[in-house]
Amino acid sequence: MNKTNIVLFGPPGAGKGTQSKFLMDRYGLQHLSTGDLLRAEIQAETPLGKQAQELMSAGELVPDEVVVGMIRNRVVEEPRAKGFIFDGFPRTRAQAEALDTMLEKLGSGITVMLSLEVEQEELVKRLLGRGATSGRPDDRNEEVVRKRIGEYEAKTAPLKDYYKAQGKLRRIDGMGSIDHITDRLVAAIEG
Ligand code: B4P
Repeated sequence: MNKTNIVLFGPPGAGKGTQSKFLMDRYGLQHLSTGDLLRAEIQAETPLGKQAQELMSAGELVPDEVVVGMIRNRVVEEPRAKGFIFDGFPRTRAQAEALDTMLEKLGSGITVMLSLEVEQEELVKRLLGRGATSGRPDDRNEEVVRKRIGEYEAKTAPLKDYYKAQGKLRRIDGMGSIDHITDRLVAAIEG
């Protein structure tokens, strides 16, 4: 197994999408963001996009089988990739197990899970800040933003234990400047 597969983990607004851009350039990895894939489906007005739009605008998770199917298609399409950065995926235990199974079938696996740790009020500030400029509907409403953070705490944060049991969890301080956080991620990958 000589591929590098990174799970970039953290609550909404932790900087996963932001940091992925640096990591994909530095390590030549393919970036797979379930949030971006879902927003592309919404943009294309597909049936899947219509279903996802309702859930996303309410701050809820999209069903596991939908996101697992999207990720599986992308992973299978890129057999020669040096590896992947999984950004915003997995978000539930069922997704994590499905990811392990699909990578195992390809003779590969997760190398490391990097968990960005950020204080809750900072998350709310960052997301509402982006909502004011980017037009992402799920970033505009404070109630929806807090609902997403609640979903993370209830369904997604427990995955740290799943990866910890495999010896793959690395906690990264996600407070501070974007450059400093990139340095911490690089140190965790190369250290
Ligand atoms: P995502 O698209 O994954 O969005 P996100 O969690 O809000 O994080 P994102 O990566 O975009 O933001 P970042 O922290 O980089 O998910 C959206 C929705 O899609 C979910 O709510 C869910 O409904 C659905 N979904 C996605 N994946 C799913 C799955 N696997 N299962 C089920 N449902 C799924 O950045 C946020 C802001 O902070 C930016 O403005 C950025 O510029 C800023 N920022 C970043 N780092 C900073 C720093 N150090 N200092 C200051 N600001 C910073």
